[in-house]
Amino acid sequence: MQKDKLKLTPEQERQFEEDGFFLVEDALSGQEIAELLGVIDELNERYRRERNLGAHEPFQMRNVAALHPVFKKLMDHPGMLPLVVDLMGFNIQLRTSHLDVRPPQPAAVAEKELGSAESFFPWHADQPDYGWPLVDGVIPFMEMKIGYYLTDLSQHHSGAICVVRGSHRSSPWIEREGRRVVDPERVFEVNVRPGTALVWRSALWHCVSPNLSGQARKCLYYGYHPRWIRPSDFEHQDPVVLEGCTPIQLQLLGELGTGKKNYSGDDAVQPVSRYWRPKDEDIPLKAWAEELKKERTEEAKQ
Ligand SMILES: O=C(O)CCC(=O)C(=O)O
Repeated sequence: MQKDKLKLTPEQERQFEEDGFFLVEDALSGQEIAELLGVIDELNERYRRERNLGAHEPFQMRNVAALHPVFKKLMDHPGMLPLVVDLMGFNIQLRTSHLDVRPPQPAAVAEKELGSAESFFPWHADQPDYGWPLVDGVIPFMEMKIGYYLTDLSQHHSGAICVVRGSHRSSPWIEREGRRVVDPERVFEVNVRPGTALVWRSALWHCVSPNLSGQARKCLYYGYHPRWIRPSDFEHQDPVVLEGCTPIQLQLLGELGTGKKNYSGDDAVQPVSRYWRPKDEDIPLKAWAEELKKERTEEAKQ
């Protein structure tokens, strides 16, 4: 742990800067995995039936943090939130939270070049329509994601995400003859055991490897960004979702930590967004981080 950090190690910081990602093994316990899989399996079964999804078709849902308490509590997971705050600061909220079930695919999908335009999952970096603003041709640090993997992805071609090491530092797309080109040496297939988390910059180029494993891949992604950017899964969450949330959960769900609705302040003559200029009570993660830092400093002294 570094002196000015809550949890992030120097090696994790280096990897996040240089490679754009690092792995946290055993981020989730067996019990957490079982609980999450129970809910995901139920949703997957229900929506597959309702939407008539084919056996090989993936099933995805967005804004899952608002959908069920097991997904809500993952957004401020005590083991992972300190890393998010170390990397992005405390003035943050969720941009998106999504689940993904990817059934086994026919072997023929592996015949296409990984991530090519013809493949089932082309290389991309996450960004809004019309793109992020660029600085010297590079996407600035606007967002990070945590991927939680709930099934075994330790084998090649088990449907794991693939990332291009360091691609967040190059231009958004290198194109040659109309094709997106990646250096195969820099491709990292995230072959991990259940319970592993991938902490990554979503500006990294990424795609998904074919799933020839015989079992469905199940995972969750939580994207965090500064509060002054608009989220993609919601404008404001449904009041029912906000009931019983802690102030920190309110903040992460895009609300003010107080639970009040004075988003533009209290002065009608000089309105000012509390996303632009928050008061401390709007962003309880600030006090939380200060408290945690104090505790860690005390622990280090002993
Ligand atoms: O399904 C995956 O592993 C990749 C997800 C993805 O493309 C994303 O989170 O932007």
